Amino acid sequence: MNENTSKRDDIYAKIVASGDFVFDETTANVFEDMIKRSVPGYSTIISMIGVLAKRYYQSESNIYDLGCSIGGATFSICSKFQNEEFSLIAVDNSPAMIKRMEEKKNNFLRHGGRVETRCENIQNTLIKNASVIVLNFTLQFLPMSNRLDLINKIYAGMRPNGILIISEKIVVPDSTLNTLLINMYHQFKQSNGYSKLEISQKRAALENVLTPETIDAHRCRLVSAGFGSFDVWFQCFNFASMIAIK
Ligand code: GEK
Repeated sequence: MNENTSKRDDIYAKIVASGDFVFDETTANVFEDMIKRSVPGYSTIISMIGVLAKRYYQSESNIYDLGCSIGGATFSICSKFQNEEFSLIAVDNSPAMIKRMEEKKNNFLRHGGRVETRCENIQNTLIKNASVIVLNFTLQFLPMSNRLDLINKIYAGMRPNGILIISEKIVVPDSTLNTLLINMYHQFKQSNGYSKLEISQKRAALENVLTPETIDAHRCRLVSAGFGSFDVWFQCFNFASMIAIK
């Protein structure tokens, strides 16, 4: 991604009135800086999404990036295809995110690639003929009761041998270890320049918006949808990236 277009994330640097975190213009403007300083391993995950997409893409199929934000995963995928043909549908329901993605799109697209951006709720997205589907830190924002429906829809719209890459903030069942992982994560944020005030205000703002689950809950849901293979390929503290193959 272009390093110069994202401003520094200082949304929670001063005491703010309580309110839930939203993906608005203010967030979109600092998103690149925010996600890199807030998600351990983000750059590694983004880079490997490109590698996995290239490996699992089946000719004349579709790639979906669901909850694409400003296009981190999409543009990583684009960079792996060079001038080869591929078709990618990137979806986010935040107009501010999609606007920023549109502004960047032409810097990444080469001859052969087709990237369609859609501003819509991924729960309404028609999924068809997919060989690669990316849910990179998106499922965690859906109401719990809607998650299985989305995974079932993804499975149904996928070709055999297609891959789903799903990254999430997680909880671990042992409460002592869960607290330890959260503490380690907060130290990681402090080492990336976030103050204690910023960390605690952001945590409060995400409380009603982001619901993490255990790896086992993800495994059960994916297996019940029909996925044959599942495992975690990356974990750092309470953040994990998983793969499931149809
Ligand atoms: C990346 N994948 O950089 N429909 C569509 N979009 C949604 C929905 C929904 N129901 N709910 C949330 N979003 C990206 C990072 S960010 C993760 C993903 C984070 C969108 C929301 O607007 C936001 O852009 C994105 O999901 C989550 O690889 O901020 O922690």
